[in-house]
Amino acid sequence: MASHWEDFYATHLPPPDFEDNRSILKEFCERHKKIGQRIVLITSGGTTVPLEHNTVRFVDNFSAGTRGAASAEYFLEHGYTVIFMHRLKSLEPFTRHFNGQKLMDMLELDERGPNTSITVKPDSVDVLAPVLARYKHAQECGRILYINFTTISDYFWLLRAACECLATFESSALLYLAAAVSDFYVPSNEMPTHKIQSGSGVPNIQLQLVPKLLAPLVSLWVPQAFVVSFKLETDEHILIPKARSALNNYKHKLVIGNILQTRSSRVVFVTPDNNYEVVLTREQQLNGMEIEDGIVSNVIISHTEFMKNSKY
Ligand code: 9Z3
Repeated sequence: MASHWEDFYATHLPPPDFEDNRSILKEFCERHKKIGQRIVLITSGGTTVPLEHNTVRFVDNFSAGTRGAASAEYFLEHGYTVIFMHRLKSLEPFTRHFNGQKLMDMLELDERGPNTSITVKPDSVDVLAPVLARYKHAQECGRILYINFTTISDYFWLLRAACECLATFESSALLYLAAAVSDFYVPSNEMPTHKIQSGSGVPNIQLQLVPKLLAPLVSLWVPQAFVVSFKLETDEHILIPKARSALNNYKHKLVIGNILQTRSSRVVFVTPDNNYEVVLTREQQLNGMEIEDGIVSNVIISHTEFMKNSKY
């Protein structure tokens, strides 16, 4: 049985920097509320499930945070204010383009003469400049807030705090829940304090079901917002039925389904009325296009329609 979401909060302490993050979220939302822009909360990346309080080991998942980080850039382009709530060390908007050694390979170092200089290689300027321009613009307008989490418990606390701040935006708020949140965890009161010892034999670790936060989120925390959840599967046959059952259970407006191996080229939108696919062809991929461009454009069309209907 999944524990109830309220029990989870009652038995798991907030992360140490929680109050700071809550104030930052509140201040950011109040400032943007005055400007009257649309706002999106994007969750991105995986969550860890610690096996010990003094955590040496944890259960993790595959998510790199590409979906969330890329989508954040497209939402900014469409004029949305963005709260980017992501797993620490997962991909972030803008810097994701220069991950690993890419940035180093774009630079030239000159140590001759009295002053050391670093320049961008001529053939890299066209690659770096547009991303840098978009990054600077977003920073100068203060239109993106970065908040990070690591564990499932951090995620729970921050998601609820963000929702409390977003509720006042009513239908202008969009929740885009792309993080790969663990379905299983070890409750705090069942976790050993110290590192599990191999000398004690094979560990018997009992995982419990994580309560589904979509239920209180949709019905209690942000009842007027446009909520988009993602559904990940590895078996094509169950993707649409599972996505539709999530929509029926939680009564939000849109579930975006994807299959692990094809997630960067195909997704299916499951709405109360129909299903439709957003696909990126091989040719489009080779031309540097990203599926998040199409996903975000379609989500915004639905959000706009939702806002119009909410006025009456
Ligand atoms: C997704 O399905 C995302 O699209 C991915 C993106 C995590 C697949 P990457 O970060 O991958 O770009 O590498 N997110 C939601 C996955 C999820 O756990 N959904 C829950 C479920 O399927 C419901 S909220 O049960």
